[in-house]
Amino acid sequence: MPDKKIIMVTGGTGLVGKAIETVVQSENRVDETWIFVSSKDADLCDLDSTRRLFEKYKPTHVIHLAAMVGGLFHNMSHNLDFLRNNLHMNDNVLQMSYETGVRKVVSCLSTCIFPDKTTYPIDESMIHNGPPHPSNFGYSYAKRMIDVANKAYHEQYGCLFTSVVPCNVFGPHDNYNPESSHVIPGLIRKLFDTIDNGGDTFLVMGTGKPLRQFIYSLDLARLFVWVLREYDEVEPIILSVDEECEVSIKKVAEELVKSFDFKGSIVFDETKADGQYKKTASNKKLRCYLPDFQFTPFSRAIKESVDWYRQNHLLARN
Ligand code: NAP
Ligand code: GFB
Repeated sequence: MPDKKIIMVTGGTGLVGKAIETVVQSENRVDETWIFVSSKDADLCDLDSTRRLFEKYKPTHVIHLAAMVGGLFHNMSHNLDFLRNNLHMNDNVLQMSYETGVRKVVSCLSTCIFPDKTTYPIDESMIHNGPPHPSNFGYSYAKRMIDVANKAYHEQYGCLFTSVVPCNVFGPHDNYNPESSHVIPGLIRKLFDTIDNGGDTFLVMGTGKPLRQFIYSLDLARLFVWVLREYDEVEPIILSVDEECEVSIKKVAEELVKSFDFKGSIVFDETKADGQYKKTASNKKLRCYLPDFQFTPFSRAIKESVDWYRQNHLLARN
């Protein structure tokens, strides 16, 4: 019988946390107890609150998702908050994991933290090769310090602290708040409201030209659970769809129009920022481990996300 694991998921009520909960609920493994925590259980920016959380649940493993997270525009206007809040949370969670003898921690970076001036595709070896895009330098440096800390805890204490690097994520239980959301939930809410108000113009910010790789939250969740159980390198691993699955923001808007069966027109507000033009990441390392992993087709994932919001918009994080 394998050792019993107590797996605590910080940020457990968010987009990625809820997807992991959905995945593990369907497995119901007797050797794993999963605990999903949020800021209501502990403010991870506060060390004493974090210590009390670890003393209460005594996790053997931690998936560390909790973060101040937001889209391009929220990052652009709050770089200091993104820097400080995430530095505090990350330091507190890793230090408490070390002090309480957690066997493995899997933290979460992002493909948006890579150098702005770079060659493509980006891979795991390039994280620290130059400054990030100016729009989200606060978040980026805080996230990069997770990788630095992981290596330091491993070198000094032998800790197995590692991290994953997802591309842009979307799916059910996202954050739909127009000020802080990412593009897909932001546009889902916008198009839903436009239709609800009988409008015939779907306003999309920027030129629509930037390119993104999007991973469906439920696919990312399955990969996260695999990383927790099977991936034992301290080095980060990119969890992204294939490079050829990269789409433009315009394509995203068109897919949403299809899913909502919207008959009006798409208008691009070019006075608004585009952010990074591209951040194409290679998933070659992941493919070496899981050559046959199947990602949900983008249009199906968009449809499921739109349907979830239509059914749950009154409860969704708006
Ligand atoms: P999310 O939906 O915004 O959820 C954030 C989670 O963190 C929530 O459960 C929130 O709890 C918790 N949290 C925030 N501040 C906290 C605090 N001070 N103390 C304790 N908990 C706190 O985020 P997400 O999109 O699921 O992101 C999860 C992880 O994936 C993050 O590390 C993010 O950087 C990374 N990531 C996300 C994307 C993306 O496109 N979404 C892409 C790449 C990487 P409350 O609900 O109680 O506030
Ligand atoms: O998801 P998003 O906000 O963040 O996407 P990034 C921004 C792109 O979508 C820009 C366009 O080209 C925007 O002009 N866009 C169009 C919109 N309409 C909207 C809208 O209604 N809301 C939003 N948010 N964008 C983030 C990083 O970059 O990637 C974060 O800043 C985070 O740190 C995230 O890591 C994953 O992909 O540009």
